[in-house]
Amino acid sequence: MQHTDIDTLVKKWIVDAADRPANPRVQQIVVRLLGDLCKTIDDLDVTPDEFWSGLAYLSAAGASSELGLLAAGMGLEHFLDLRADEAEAQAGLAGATPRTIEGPLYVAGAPESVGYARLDDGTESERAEVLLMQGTVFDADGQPLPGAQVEVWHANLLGNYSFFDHTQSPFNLRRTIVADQDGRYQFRSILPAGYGCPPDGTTQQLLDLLGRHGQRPAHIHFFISAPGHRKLTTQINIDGDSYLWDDFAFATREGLVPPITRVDDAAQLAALQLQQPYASIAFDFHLSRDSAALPSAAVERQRAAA
Ligand code: MBD
Ligand code: FE
Repeated sequence: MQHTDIDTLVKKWIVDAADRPANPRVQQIVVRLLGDLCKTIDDLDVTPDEFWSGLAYLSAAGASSELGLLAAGMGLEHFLDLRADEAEAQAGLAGATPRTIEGPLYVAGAPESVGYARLDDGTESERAEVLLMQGTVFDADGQPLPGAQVEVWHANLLGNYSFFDHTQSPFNLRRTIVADQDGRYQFRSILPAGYGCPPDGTTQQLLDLLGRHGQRPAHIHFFISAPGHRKLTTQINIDGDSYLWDDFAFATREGLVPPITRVDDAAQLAALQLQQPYASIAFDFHLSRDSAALPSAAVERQRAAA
C-alpha cells in the first residue's frame, strides 16, 4: 500500500467519520499515531498474530500497572526531558541543576518537616550504610531559597520502594523537607541499592526480547519547588555503582553524580550516636525563575497518593 493511501484511510476513519465536535488536539495526535502504526504494519508486513500479540502485551502491561515503567525503559521519559531541556535553552534559561526523569514510583503525601528529616525507619540498619545528605536550594542569582520544598524518595536495600512494596512501613524512605531560613536541607537515610525491573513482569519480558537488562544504578529522587521558580525533577546517582552509566531508563546525567565522602571521625560518629563510619553527600540545587515563555515545569501525570 502507498503511504498516501494509508493517510486517506486514516482520515476517513477519524476525521471524516466525526459527526460531532471533536477535541482537535486528540484528533491530531490519533491521526498521526494511527497512520504511523498502519505504515509500520504495512512496511514491516506485521502479521495478524504479531498484531494481536502486541495488543495483548499492552493489555498485560496496563493490567499490571507497568506502563510507566515501560515508558522509562523505552527511553520515552528521558526523551521528554531532552525536549524540556531544549525548550528551556531556547527560552534562554541556563544554569539550573539538570533535570532527570521522575520515574513511576513517587507517592504524594509524605511527612513534612523543616530543615531535617530521617527517611529510614531503621528496619535495615543492621545491613545498611548510613547516609547523610545536605545542601542548599538556590535561586537563579545564587541566593538561598528558605522555604523551598525538597521532596525526596528512594529505594531500600532490595531496590524496592515503600507503598509499592507492601512489606515496608508507610512512607519509609520518603519525606518532604522544607528548606530552613538559610535555604538548607539535610536528611539522614541509608544508601539505597539499585533497582531491577520485576523479573517476571511485562517490562522485563520486552527487554528480554530486545536483549536488554532492566537495571538502574542506585539513585535518590527529588522534586524541588519554590514559589516563582520552575519545579525541578531530578535524581542523584550513587557514585561507584556498576550500572552508573548503564541505566535501563537512561536517566544518569553529568552533574548528578556527587562524590561520596566516608566519615569515620570519632567525634562526628559519636555526635550522631553511630558505631560505624557513614557516607556523606553534599549537593546543592539550583532552580530557574519561572518563565512566561514556557509551559510550567510541573508535569501533570497520574501519581499514587497515600
Ligand atoms: C525506578 O526506581 C525508577 O526511578 C525508574 C525511573 C523506573 C523504575 C524504577
Ligand atoms: Fe527510582
